[in-house]
Amino acid sequence: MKLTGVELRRISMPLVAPFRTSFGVETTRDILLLRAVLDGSGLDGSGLDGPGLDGQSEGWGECVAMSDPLYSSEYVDASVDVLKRFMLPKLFAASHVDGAAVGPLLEPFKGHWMSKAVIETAVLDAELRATGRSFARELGATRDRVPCGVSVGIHDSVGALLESVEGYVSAGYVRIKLKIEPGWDVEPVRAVRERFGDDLLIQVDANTAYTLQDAQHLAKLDDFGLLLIEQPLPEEDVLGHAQLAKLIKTPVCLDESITSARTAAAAIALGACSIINIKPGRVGGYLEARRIHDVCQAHGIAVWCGGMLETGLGRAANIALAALPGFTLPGDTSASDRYYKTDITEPFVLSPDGQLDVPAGPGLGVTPLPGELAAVTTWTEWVPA
Ligand code: NPQ
Ligand code: MG
Repeated sequence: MKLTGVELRRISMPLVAPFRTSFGVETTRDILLLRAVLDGSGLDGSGLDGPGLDGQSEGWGECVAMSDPLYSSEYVDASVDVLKRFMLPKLFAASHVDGAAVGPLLEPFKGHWMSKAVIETAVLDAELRATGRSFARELGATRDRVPCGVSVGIHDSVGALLESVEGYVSAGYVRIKLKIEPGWDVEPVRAVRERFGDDLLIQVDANTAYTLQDAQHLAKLDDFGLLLIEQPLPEEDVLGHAQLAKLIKTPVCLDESITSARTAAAAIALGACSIINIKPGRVGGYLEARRIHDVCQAHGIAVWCGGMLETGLGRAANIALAALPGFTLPGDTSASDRYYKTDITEPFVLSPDGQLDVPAGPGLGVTPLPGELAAVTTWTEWVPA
């Protein structure tokens, strides 16, 4: 099986409301999609053609990079460049490419996890579609629906925040994540806890906005029975998280700091986190995401699936991952309408009890709707082998 060409496509998706975090405000999501075309002879890798394994197969991936390098060092223009200049030529030159081969082939290139993830996902989707297997089955999912949480941005006032949270709780979300930053932390958390009571699952995410000097301040969150505090300190400050974990009662969860199963194992050994947010894009793809799940399970570390404001394409794969047995906390795997009025796939709709169905069809189980896709496309380029 060979990679015979790739379509790169940029889309512009307006958000239903501005989403503010400690690193900035987003009103429109600028997203890179990738469609991989494979020559399907011998798609099972055995060299023997089986039924339905001939001909071309295509698969989709969604890159989670933002336009600007504010969440991590990655950004969309860099992803287009590294894919075209280095990654795609390497894969085009390989005599055999399938989902499992992409990671090892791209291993010489440092970093660029989001770019590695998008091409691996598209190749895996093509392979699984051709052989009738779903992402959920391939990854080892053990559930057919998953409970969902929602990430709530920084608001202009506590009143406006309470109104937003009320809407999400009524929609059925089983867990609320509040984005925090210095000046927007203890008071909004107190207000949400007081208004919705002790039974609501609440966690917070700082996206690296604090330093270890803020430990005594962050300890004020101890009173509110939070599930966790996510990435309070800079990406590189794993040791700082280990020190902070000793100074506060709220469990520390890492997001930005975890870029591989190896960094996850090191953070766990150091005592830097008792929970990990797994985002496939941040760690180079779904296969590495599963390895992190396995490392965490072996160490008794709870994991949950993060989100990067994905369209239905990325959302489908995230929901499949979130159905693995070690994902014991609700993820940021919200419904399509949390972010978008119109999705580019059939929308993911939350059940009244806050669950989403795990896609069961071949590959991702969803494909872009041609009309919706065309309506949001701002640029395309065909890259031939
Ligand atoms: C997080 N996501 O867990 C991220 C951060 C994040 C759902 O909170 C555009 C693209 C805007 C990606 C804002 C959630 C974003 C983004 C926040 C990712 O840290
Ligand atoms: Mg986060």
